[in-house]
Amino acid sequence: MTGAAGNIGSALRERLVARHRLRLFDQAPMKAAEPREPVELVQGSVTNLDDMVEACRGIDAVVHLAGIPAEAGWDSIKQVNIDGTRTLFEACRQTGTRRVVFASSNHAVGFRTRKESGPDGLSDDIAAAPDTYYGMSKAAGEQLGALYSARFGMEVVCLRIGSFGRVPTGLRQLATWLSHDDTARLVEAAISNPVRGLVYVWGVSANTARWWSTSGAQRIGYEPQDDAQHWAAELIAQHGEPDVTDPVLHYVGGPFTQEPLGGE
Ligand code: 15L
Repeated sequence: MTGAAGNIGSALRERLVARHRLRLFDQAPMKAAEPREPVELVQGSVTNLDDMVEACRGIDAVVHLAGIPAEAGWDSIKQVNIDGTRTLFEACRQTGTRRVVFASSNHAVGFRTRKESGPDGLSDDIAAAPDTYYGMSKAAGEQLGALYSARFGMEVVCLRIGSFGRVPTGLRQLATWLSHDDTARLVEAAISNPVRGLVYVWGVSANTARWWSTSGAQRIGYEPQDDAQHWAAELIAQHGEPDVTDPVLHYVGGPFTQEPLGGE
């Protein structure tokens, strides 16, 4: 797991460690949670191919979380998110690692709208429409997955993650929230169940207000159990009734579609 010391990495580590032997990779130093925690800790950079090749040797699957998680300047996005993801796929090719679970984001398709939804909601594999350099880097990562899958037969699961968090915050997250436990269910399905080629899956909980399809989830056997609706009354009392013509609720990418490009 790359980016293992981050927020998603930490939530996954706690939940997956009982069922898997984890190799945790991050640029930041990490410690074992307790002396007998069955994890291997590796410090390195995702942009260094030698580090990545060493980190990938002998593993069954990579969960690639490392990256800048929000809008930033082009040079850093390009280096960490795009070059880092290319390096990861190349290390997997060199080491024969078959499965890559790529933490993509809803922002790869942030300018898609509610109007584009079909009867099952907005398609998991709808074509890229990034809302930021960050979203563009996630779309680029997905396309690197497509390239390595087509050329080398890798199994690639692109998770278009909504809003990862302990509880939903704000009206948008009534639809886009992904709970910590559902994140573990999602990644467990993505690493363990049969997959052919490249698959896109929305990373969201079983939210009543969800408008993104469940087809990708069904395809990989991901069964979310949490629902942001539980917090609806509280959030509506704080923010008022949702108005779906508001760009923050109309576009997949919500507030990112309204922020300055490059985060300036
Ligand atoms: C993301 O991809 C970001 O990493 C996170 O900070 C949130 O903004 C999330 O998307 C979201 O759309 O809520």
